[in-house]
Amino acid sequence: MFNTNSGIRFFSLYYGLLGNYSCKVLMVGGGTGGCCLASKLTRIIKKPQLILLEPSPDHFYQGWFTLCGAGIKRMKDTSKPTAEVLPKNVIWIQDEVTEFLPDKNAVVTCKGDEIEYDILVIAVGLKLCFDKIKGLTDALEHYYNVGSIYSKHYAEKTYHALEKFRGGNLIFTFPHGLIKCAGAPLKICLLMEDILRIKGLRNKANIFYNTPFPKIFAVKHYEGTLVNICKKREINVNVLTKLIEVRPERNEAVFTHVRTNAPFIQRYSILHVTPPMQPPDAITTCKSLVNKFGYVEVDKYTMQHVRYPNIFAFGDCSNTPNAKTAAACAAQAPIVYKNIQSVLSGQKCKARYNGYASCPIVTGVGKCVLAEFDYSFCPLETFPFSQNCESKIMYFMKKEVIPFLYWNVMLKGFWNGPHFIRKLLHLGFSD
Ligand code: UQ1
Repeated sequence: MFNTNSGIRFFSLYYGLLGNYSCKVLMVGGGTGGCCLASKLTRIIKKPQLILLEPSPDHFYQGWFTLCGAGIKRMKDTSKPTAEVLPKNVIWIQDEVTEFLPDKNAVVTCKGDEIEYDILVIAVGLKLCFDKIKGLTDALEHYYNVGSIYSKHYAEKTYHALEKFRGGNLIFTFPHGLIKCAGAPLKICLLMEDILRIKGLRNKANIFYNTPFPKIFAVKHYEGTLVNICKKREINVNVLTKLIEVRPERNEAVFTHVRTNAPFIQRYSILHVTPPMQPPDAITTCKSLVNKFGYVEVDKYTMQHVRYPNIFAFGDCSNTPNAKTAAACAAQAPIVYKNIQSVLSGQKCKARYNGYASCPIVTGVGKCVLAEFDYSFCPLETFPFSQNCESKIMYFMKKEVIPFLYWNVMLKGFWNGPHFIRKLLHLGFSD
């Protein structure tokens, strides 16, 4: 099944101007997952057999976007050039896939190259679909008081709107469907509420958190804490409420009730929107790769494709039912790395991912609840005490320690999540 004609591969690679390449492992996506796995793969696969496709000249640490939305960090400090963060021993082609041809073991790129592979790894993340909500793109582009921490273009706008705030409604929305970092919409709400308190403007604001789901957090262990925080701080949580339209010229947001479909309008002084998300079009249009929602269909334990044993996917674009965070990527990357080695040596995939994800839920300036859980949404906590309380130390970790780990350890392929720290702190009594 695999193309093993490496003579031709070398030839075509070095004569790449012909538009055809071929390699042992092709990685599509150089974000968190792609970069971290590429660093690991360079230990066993040498140039030119490892190719990575990534169109973006810059790599962003999205974990800081929430803090940019609250004016605590600056967007310019969240990125580094892709060339600097990718390992030196990978061939980086600055291009993106327009068509996956899994039956031919090949992809076609935007610039028209065709690249053949023995093994393909897909880690392309999710695209932000602002255009799925009527009026939203116009509002984000042209009105100061509508922002979104999910986008590098609109995150800081959220804070600039807060600086101009003198009174009225602040509305925070959550979309229908799967999103990355599902804690972030609540984090920005709690941060902005706290900043208004610090500025002495809290009594001028009505704050609404509108979500289409019946709860504000899926993991019971943390949900109670978060519900109590919202109650104590007088944040109005409207469950089963879905944003369908923004009318920026009138400062109106139109919602529907998820069960009854009844529409209602709320006026806002500031609107923070979390857009719907989906994998990029090249993925969703390749029907043999995806499930019915457009996510790459892999085994949730091995991350191996359910129909193509030489394809793996991980990170936000896969259909695995974990919370989509960088911490999940960190835990998945070593699994994919080991299972690629098994496939290369003709063996079955043995390494299994347990669904670990973590989400540092910033609950205010200097406060954070570090949520960590697995596939069953049971807590899988690093520290030997219950983490469902607000903590200053966890805030410092979120703001400074984890970003340091991200750039200096994780992207270099040496951070597989806090599993070993957990084992150590639990004296070996934890999985
Ligand atoms: C983590 O491992 C990770 O990946 C680098 C994150 O993403 C940026 C996180 O936010 C968190 C919380 C972890 C878990 C790390 C520890 C030390 C508990």
